[in-house]
Amino acid sequence: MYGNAFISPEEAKRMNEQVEDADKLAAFEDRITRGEKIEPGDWMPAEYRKQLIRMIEQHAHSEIVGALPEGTWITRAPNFRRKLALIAKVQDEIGHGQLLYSAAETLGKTREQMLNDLINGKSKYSNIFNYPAKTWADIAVIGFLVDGAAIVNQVINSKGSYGPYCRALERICYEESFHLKQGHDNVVYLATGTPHQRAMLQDALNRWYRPLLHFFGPSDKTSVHSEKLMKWKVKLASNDDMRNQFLDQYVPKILELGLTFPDPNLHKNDDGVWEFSDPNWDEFYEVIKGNGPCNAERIAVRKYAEEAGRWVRQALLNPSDKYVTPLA
Ligand code: BYC
Repeated sequence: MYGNAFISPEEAKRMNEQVEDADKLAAFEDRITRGEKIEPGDWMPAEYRKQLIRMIEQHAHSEIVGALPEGTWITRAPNFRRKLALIAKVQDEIGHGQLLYSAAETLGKTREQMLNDLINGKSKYSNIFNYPAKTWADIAVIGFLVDGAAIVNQVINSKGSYGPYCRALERICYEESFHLKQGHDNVVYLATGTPHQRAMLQDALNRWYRPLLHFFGPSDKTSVHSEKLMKWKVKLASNDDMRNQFLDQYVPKILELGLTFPDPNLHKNDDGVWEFSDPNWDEFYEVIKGNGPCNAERIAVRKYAEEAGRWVRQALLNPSDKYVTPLA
């Protein structure tokens, strides 16, 4: 836990109620301009705290929900080596959630509140984990392209202004780069395999293409929070810039394997910017509102995990209490 200082919800509330005088705000913004890291006990505008909690919490939820589609394939991995790698990856993703919940807790929201908000639908998590992993090729595409997309976003944001979030992201990126290698190996194996394996991979690519474009958030014209987050260096690149970097890095790698994307308009223009067909933003908004193909299933699993694990948390917090195990 890197020795982050935690702020209690009461302390955060008290800090938020302090008058935000212009001198304090100017000193805070100067620190950000100089590239200093803001730490938990430092003065920060209430809006900076609120935005960070929102974004880090959503990121933490995305990690633990993101482990679910891949988790369903652990028992069906095609061989022992692939199974070992997948178990390790899924375990890493849950660990990333732990790191990120710890980083968000430093701002004054407890882990319990965050997990309750996930289960009751108040908090969002990444759109992309609300789609099913139908075949083993989906696991290859998630490992290569979803992790690839996450790395683009996380490497950029690890240079941001809030110390605990940046330190968590740095560590996460080390682990994600191994995930990427296993995803790439898996993609290449299927792409160079039998016609059936290639077809399965192409089908998975076709299904993940649009959710991958959505992953970086709405276009800069419609993004709600980008301006503020970029001013305070929480986000170091806009949604469109990150999406463009991702396409720049990964489209050629897919095309060189003889695979395609299901979009005849996908191309890089003369200014070096990727253009693509409208990826159906209505679908994106429906998914993040909770109406995607797997939202209900994902939340039901998290709810079950919270309920089934309650006795463990109680036993750890109050070892002398009597507690009831689900098996009693
Ligand atoms: N999904 O103003 P905007 C992983 C929401 S896990 C859902 O542009 P912002 C992995 C947004 O919250 C890593 N919602 O927002 C794990 C806002 O709604 P609210 C996942 C989205 O914050 C396991 C509204 O749309 N990565 O890799 O400036 C296995 C307007 O958006 C999404 C992260 O979590 C979305 N994709 O920018 C394998 C990255 N996009 O809150 C892999 C951390 C937007 O006002 N997050 N919304 O109700 C970020 O970098 C930024 O929050 C975003 C959005 C770029 C995603």
